[in-house]
Amino acid sequence: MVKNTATSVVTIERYIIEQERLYPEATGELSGILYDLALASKMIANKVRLAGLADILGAQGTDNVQGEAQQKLDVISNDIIKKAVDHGGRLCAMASEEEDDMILIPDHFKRGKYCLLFDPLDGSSNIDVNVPVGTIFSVLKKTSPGVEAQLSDLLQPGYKQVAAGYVIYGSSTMLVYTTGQGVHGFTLDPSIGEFLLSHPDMRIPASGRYLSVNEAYEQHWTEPVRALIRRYRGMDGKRAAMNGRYIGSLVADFHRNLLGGGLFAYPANTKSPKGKLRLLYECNPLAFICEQAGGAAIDGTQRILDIQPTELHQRSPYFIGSKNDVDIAVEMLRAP
Ligand code: P6P
Repeated sequence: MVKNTATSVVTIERYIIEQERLYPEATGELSGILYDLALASKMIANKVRLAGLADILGAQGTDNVQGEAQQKLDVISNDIIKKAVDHGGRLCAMASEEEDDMILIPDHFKRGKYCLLFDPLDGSSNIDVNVPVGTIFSVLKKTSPGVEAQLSDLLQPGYKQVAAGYVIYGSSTMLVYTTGQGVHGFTLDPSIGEFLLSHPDMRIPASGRYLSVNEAYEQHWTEPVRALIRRYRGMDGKRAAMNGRYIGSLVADFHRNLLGGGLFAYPANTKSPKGKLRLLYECNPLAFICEQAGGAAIDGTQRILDIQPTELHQRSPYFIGSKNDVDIAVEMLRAP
């Protein structure tokens, strides 16, 4: 008998379509958005991999060796994502960390029923020193009447998300996403240019190994936050000490904690009284993923996904990761 030598590789395209088939009412629009984002991720990965050679490192406003106006990689990534998704007829609006206002779909393209919010290249300052960076995205369904999108379509609480994901451009390029049916990770095989299913049904351990926080801000935290971080460090004897791991790149810190268990914290501080991270396209998508993997995410007083946004680029304090460790934060940060 001839042995079947074909590998049972599952590409992201195959996985998305198989997931879609579980829902007879699905129109395929959301699948299309995910395909387009997977394509954009491959294009960004190429740019990130060659940034040092292509002389597109550094800050905007300087000229490269050819004397051309240099663009920051995150601006380039922003354009790649917009061009990958704006013509598919699935979106009615977008929002990007790189652009102040809501981004409407060009008039000559058909509009759809979804909104896409994204940080095209989070942590891009790390690129110059070869530290992993990431793309983060969130998908909402339009709620306002009529074809034209309204700002209210973007300012929805995180529990309304229909999909969320991130791409980490690290030692390998991985795309991790959820549509509310668990969390699934795909690793890019550059030899064939395909994202292959490598981490089906990802689950975050209930208690974490890693504590990810920038301790340089300790003097700027409130006393309850300082006590909480001491608890995670094992200093009050009520919890075993966690290992400190802080890369300073949100997607990389989150991804490691998702796999190994951990707690990432970016508390409010006197320098950033609302916290640093953006609610709509950083905190919400990772919180959706984390909850789908069995974890949790709060702002210190409430569930991240319950926050009603009021501004496109609003920031939030952030505590996200293993459920038991977020529960400690809930207990210790609860108003007296
Ligand atoms: P800090 C990167 O600039 C970023 O937005 C996130 O990726 C990261 O988690 C955070 O800022 C790091 O901030 O203040 O610790 O350097």
